[in-house]
Amino acid sequence: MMLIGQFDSPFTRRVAITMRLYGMPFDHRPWSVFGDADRISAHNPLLRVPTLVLDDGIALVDSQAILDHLDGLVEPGRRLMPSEGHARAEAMRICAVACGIGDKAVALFYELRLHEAPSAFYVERCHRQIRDGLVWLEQAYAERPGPFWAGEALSQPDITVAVILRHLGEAHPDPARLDGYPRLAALAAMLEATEIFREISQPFVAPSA
Ligand SMILES: N[C@@H](CCC(=O)N[C@@H](CS)C(=O)NCC(=O)O)C(=O)O
Repeated sequence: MMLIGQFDSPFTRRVAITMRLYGMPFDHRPWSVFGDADRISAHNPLLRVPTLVLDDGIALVDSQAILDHLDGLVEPGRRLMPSEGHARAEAMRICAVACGIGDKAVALFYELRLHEAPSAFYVERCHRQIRDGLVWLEQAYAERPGPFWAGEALSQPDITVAVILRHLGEAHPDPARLDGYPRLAALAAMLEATEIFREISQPFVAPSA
């Protein structure tokens, strides 16, 4: 499989970390969404990463769809996302809120960087969505026991929250203010210290337009 995208993208990173945890080798193409747009468009009309090109040539887009496909390749007991029921619904909503924060962080970055005069209304709206999302996640995490979202074992919400926080802290130090979310920050720090997170890592650098 060929994974397109740089690891400064939290969405690409959650896929790569998951593949490494599943022991799935991949051919990494660290193409930039701006600098390598033509190469990416050959596989993804949206010019977005991550894009995962399967061995049969099908190119999957969107990290959640990619992870869903990868989960189907491992035995149920090894899946990082619960397969059904309440546990799946809970994990899906945590990942969706975390990824939503990531979406707003990316949108805010583009608003600030690509517009000569960013919309103050839109910028403030993004700040609010990011802040309220973090407050919500911090509270949801505080309400359940154990070091991980699912208790004692690592699962996809842990990975997703950690990569989103790292990206947010690097792309938007001000609106992120991660010291206001100590439990999430501690979870992220624990995971970022692990070998796989350190290996699949790239500091966020502003792309050139
Ligand atoms: N919902 C998507 C979001 C992916 C995304 O926003 N990727 C960014 C990089 S972090 C991107 O490709 N941006 C280029 C663009 O949208 O023009 C996912 O989960 O994969």
